[in-house]
Amino acid sequence: MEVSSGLTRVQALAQSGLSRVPPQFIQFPENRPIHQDPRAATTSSSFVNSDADIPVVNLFGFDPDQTNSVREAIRRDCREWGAFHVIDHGIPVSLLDDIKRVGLTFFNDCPMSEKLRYACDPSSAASEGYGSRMLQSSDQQQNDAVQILDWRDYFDHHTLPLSRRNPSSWPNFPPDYREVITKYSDEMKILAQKLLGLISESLGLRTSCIEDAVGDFYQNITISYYPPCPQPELTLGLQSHSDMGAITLLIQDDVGGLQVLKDGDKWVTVKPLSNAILVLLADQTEIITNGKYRSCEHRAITNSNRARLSAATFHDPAKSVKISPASELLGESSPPKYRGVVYGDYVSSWYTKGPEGKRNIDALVLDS
Ligand SMILES: O=C(O)CCC(=O)C(=O)O
Repeated sequence: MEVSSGLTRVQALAQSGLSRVPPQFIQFPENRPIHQDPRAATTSSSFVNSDADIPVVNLFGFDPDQTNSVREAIRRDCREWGAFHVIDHGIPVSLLDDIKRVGLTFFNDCPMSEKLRYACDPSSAASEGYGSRMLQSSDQQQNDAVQILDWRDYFDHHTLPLSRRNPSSWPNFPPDYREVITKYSDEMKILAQKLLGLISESLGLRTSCIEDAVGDFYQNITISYYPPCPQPELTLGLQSHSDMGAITLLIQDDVGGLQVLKDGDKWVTVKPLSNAILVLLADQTEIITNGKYRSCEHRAITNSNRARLSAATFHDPAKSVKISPASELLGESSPPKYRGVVYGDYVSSWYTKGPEGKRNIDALVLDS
């Protein structure tokens, strides 16, 4: 197994029956998850766990009679959390079940030799396919000796615009895999458009304001698979980050492990809610709304008993689009808080420096 090259398939490592994780997976103490066990007392983390629950917004199937109260709930949850579950969202439950089923079948039932036929190019950021990514900080990149790996394998699909969508580069096992991803992509796009409309309106903006700023969606669907981990107290499934684009729609199975950072210092576990979809505001929405709504920092923790699966659908601008605070939100008493940025430059910097929480978006904040 190629642990040192960063190409380890975490699932294969977990199945090899090891009782301790290889050193490359051990997080610095301040980044380790806070487990309620005596060793936690020795961590230098300044974070705490919180029992709070992520809010739930009932979209009432987008019934126009409910729009005012839905907008109000969205406004509150965007301000307080940057994340919320939505229910009665109009996506068929069978489709939510299907995407989890096809993802799980690929990870659990495909032989490794078949999975590797879809291996993504590890030297190119965000390339499509089957991967086990390593997210590095710049200090770590300069020092190849220190590389911290995520306890996660994934499959990334490029789904929109249609010119990027090539189902023949996705698995065809189970046989409906490609059809399910295609349907899911189309449905998520519609939901993302409707949500960005409500989010714009919740700030008193035109319905299409955020969508117009983002332009045609570049959409990726990433199915993440987190195998059981023998030392969950030392590892992360996915290190803390906020998403780069505009809006992420995420579903997870019933295992649990996603955490969002509340008020900068409390990790809140997102309890799985059947048939709900989690909305995560991403960095470009923070810029467009001039910081009225902040992107949500999140991470995935691991556990020693059960593998966990999630499907995240990212909606991003094209790389050539310049993102700036919406002019409607600016005035003498509300100057721009962020420097405008060409999205492609933002992505390059994210991949060069690594996420480390929200440091990439924080670098665009203007002095007040
Ligand atoms: O697995 C999860 O719940 C989180 C996934 C995620 O944050 C990502 O893919 O960026």
